[in-house]
Amino acid sequence: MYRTTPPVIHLKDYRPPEFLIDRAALHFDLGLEETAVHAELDLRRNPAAKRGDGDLYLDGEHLELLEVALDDRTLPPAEYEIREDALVVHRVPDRFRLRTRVLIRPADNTALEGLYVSGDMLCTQCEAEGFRRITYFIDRPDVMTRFSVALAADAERFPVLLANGNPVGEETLEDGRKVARWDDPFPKPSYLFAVVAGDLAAVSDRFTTLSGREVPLNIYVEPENTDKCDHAMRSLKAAMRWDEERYGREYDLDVFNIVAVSHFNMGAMENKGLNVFNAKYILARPDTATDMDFAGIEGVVAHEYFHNWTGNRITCRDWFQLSLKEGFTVYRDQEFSADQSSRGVKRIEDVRMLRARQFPEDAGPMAHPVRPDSYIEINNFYTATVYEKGAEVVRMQANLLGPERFRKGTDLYFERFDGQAVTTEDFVRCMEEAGDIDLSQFRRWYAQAGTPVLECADSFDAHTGAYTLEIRQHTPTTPGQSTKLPLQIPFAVGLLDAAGADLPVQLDGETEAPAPGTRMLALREAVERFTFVGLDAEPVPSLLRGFSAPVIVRYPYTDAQLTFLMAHDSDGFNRWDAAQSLSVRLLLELVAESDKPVPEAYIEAVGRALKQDDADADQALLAEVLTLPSESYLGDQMTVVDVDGIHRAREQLAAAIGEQLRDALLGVLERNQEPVEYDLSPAAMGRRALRNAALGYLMRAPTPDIVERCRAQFEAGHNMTDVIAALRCLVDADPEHVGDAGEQALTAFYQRWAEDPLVLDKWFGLQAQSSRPDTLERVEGLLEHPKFTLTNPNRVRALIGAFAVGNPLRFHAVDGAGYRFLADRILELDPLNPQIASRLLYPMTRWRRYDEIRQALIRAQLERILEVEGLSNDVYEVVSKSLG
Ligand code: 0A1
Ligand code: ZN
Repeated sequence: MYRTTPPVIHLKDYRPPEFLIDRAALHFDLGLEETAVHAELDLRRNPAAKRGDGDLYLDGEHLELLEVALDDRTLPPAEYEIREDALVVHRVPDRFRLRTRVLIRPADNTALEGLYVSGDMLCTQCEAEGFRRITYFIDRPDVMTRFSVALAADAERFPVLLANGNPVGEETLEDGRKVARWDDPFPKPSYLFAVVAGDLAAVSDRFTTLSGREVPLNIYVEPENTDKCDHAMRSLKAAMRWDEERYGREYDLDVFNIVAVSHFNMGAMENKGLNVFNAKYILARPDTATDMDFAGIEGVVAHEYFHNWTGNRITCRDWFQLSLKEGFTVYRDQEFSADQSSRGVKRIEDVRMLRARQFPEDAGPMAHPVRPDSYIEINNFYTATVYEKGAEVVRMQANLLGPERFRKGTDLYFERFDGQAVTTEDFVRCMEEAGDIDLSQFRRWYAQAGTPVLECADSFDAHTGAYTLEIRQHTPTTPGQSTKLPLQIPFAVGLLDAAGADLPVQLDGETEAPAPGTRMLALREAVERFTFVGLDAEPVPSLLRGFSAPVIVRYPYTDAQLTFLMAHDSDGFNRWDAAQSLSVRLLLELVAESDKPVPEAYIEAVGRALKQDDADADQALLAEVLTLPSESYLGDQMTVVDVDGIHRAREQLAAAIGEQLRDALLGVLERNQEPVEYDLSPAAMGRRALRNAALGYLMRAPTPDIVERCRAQFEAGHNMTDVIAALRCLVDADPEHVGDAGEQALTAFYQRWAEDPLVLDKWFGLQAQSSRPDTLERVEGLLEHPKFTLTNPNRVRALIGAFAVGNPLRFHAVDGAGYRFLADRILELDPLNPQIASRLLYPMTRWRRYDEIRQALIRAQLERILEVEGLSNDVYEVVSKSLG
C-alpha cells in the first residue's frame, strides 16, 4: 500500500530553540470526559538561536483549540494556523505573552500519553513528547520553564489534587469544586510536568535532609492499598540518605510525592517532586509480592528519586542525549541496590539482564549507539542500550577514575550544569577534567553500536616463566555503521596457580611484582599483547573479572579449567560466569547430540557447589550458580536457534540434576526451611532463592513425596516467593506425575487473588509461560477472560508479552500459530496504545536468527503488519527496520 514514510530525526540537525518559555501558568478544569486547559506562556526570542521565518511554532496534538490571545489580544484566525501537530502563530514579537485555551478528552486517551484516566483517577505521562497532548507548547527538553499550576475539580470525586513543586494553597468553591495551586520553583522541561487528581489515600513519613530540612514524604495510592507501601517508603528514605552520602545530593523541594497508578506504559516517571509509578513498583506485601518484586521496587523507587539530580536539575539537551540521564541514573540505582544487599549477586543479576536484553538488541536490526544518531519515534529508544549499556559506560568511567576522582567528576558536573540541558559530551568532559585523563578514544562507546568481541589466546614459556596473552577486539557491523573502530576497554585480569590462588600479575619490564590479585589492563588497539613474568608454571587466566566492560570474551577454556575457576576464582562474578559457560557448553552439546548422556563430571561439579550450602555460605550466590542459562540466552549462542532442541536439552539436564543429586537437593530444602517469621533480609531472600532452585530441580523428576512437598509449600501460602515457585513447578509438571494438582492450584490461586490486579498478572503470566503443548490455546482462551483487557499494559505484558518473550518453545512453534497470534494482537493494540504495540514486536525483530521455515513465517507476519493502513510511527519504525 501507499504510505508516506514518517520523517527521520537526526542528531546532526540539532538547532537551539528559536523561542524560550520562561514562565507558564496553567489552569486545569479537570473532568474525566473533558478537561479544559488554559495556558499563559511568557515567551521570548532565544538570543542563542538563528532567526527563522518570524512565526512561532508550538507543538500540539489531539487538542481542540478554543482561543488564542497574544498580549491580551484575541487573535483572529488569519493570524494563526492550526496543523495536525502544531499551532503556528504568525509574525510574533521578540517578547510576548501568549494565552491559549484548549479542550482535551482524558477518557478517550488509551495511549496513556498526556492526561489520561487510570481507574478512577486522572494522571499524566509527559516523557518523551506527551505534554503536547495537554496544551500547545515548545515540547522539547532544552526549553526549561518555571511552571505554576491551578487544578480545579469536583471536590468529592477528586479530593486529592497534585502537581509538581510545592503546594501554595487550596480552596473549596461554592459549587462543590475545589482548586489546588502548585508552584515549582525549579525551571524544568515540559516532559517532567505532572498532575494527578483522584480519591487517593496517602501513606506519609518524613525525611530530614543533610542540612536539617524536614521533608514530608507521601505515597498516594487507592485507599485499599495503604497496607502495601512500607517497602517503597523504606526504599525512598534509604535512597535519599544514600544520595546525600555518596554524591552529596540533597532533596530540594518542600515535599516529595509519589503516586501509584494501575495503567502505566513503563516502570515509573521522575516528574519533579511528583513521581508517578506503575503500581507494580510500589505495592508489595509479603503475601502479594515476590522477593524479585521487592527488589524491583527498591531499585525503581531509588532510580526515580535519583533522577531529581541526574535528569531533572540537570537534564538532556535533546532526546539523543537520553542516556545522559538514564545511563547515569541506572548506574546510580544499581550501585545503591548493591549497597543494600549482596554486591556480588547484584552484579550477576545486572549482567544476566544485559546479556539477555542488550546484547541481542545490539546484534539485531534495531541496534543503535548509546547516543543514537537518528530515530523516527523517540519512544522506541527507551532501550536496554540507552539504559543498561549506558550504565556500563558510566561504570567504566567510574572505574577508570576510581572513587575519589569519580566523585570529583560528578561534583563538577552538578556544579557546572545545574539548571541546564546538556549532552553526554558535557558529562565526559567533566570526568576528563576531574580525573585528569584523556577519554578521547573512550567516547566511541557513546557513538558506536554493537557488542565488542574479544578473542583471547595465550602462550607460556616454561624457560622464562613468561605468559603472553593476546587480545583481538572487533565489533560486528550494525545497521548504518559498517566500519567500527577499536574501543578503549578496561579489561580486568587475574592469574591463578594450580591450587587456585591468585598470582601477582606482573607485566614484563616491571621491576617489582604487585600483590597477588586483579590487574586492570587498558585495551586500545585492535590487537594487544601483554606478557606477564615471574611465573613458575602456566597459570589459568581469569578474564574480564567483575565484567569490567560490556563485551563478549572468547577464550578456549577446557571443561576442567572452567570447573577449576568455578571452584576457586577469587572473583565471585567469574566463579558464576565459569559455571554459566560450563552449562552453556554442555547444553549446546546436548542440543547437537540428543542421545548424549549428561557427563558425570558436570553432575559432580554441581554436587560440589551444593555442598557449599553451609552456615556461612552466600545462598543467593549459590542459587545464581545453580540457575541454568535461559532458553533464549542459549538460542543467542547458536548460529541458528534450535527452539525444540534447546528446550529438550535444558529439560534433560535439569532432570538429570534432579535425579542424580536428589539427596543433596533434599538436604538444601532441609537446611533452608522458611522460618515462621517472614524476613526480607538478603540472607533470608538467598535462602528462599536457593531452596526454590532446589525444588525446581527435584520437581523435574518428581516422586510423590516431592510433589506433596511442593503442594504443601503452595498451600502454606507463607509468602508470595514460595507460593509462586511452587505454583510454577506444579503448572509446568507433567500431569502424569502431578495429576491435576497444577489445575487445582491455579484455580485456588485465582479464587484467592482475583481482585488484586498485580497478583492476578502473575496468574496470567504463569499460564502464558507454561511449556505444556496447549499453551497457545489457553492463552487465546484467556484473552476472553473477564479480567483480561487490552487497555491495561501490565495485563497485556502479563499475558501476551509473557507468551511471546518468556515462552520461546511455544511462541516459535513451527506451524507459525504463535507468530500469527502476536501479529493479530499487535494490530489490535496499535490504534489503542502504539508504545505497547511496538514493544511487543521485539521477539519478531529477531527473525534472522531462526531456521528458514520460521524466518519465512515471521517475515510474513511483519509484512502483513507493514501493509496495514494508519500504522503508528512506533510500530512502523520497528517493523520497517526489522525487514530492512
Ligand atoms: N524516564 C523514566 C522512564 C519513562 C520513559 C518514558 C515513559 O513514557 C514514554 C515513561 C517513563 C525512567 O527512566 O524511569
Ligand atoms: Zn530513568
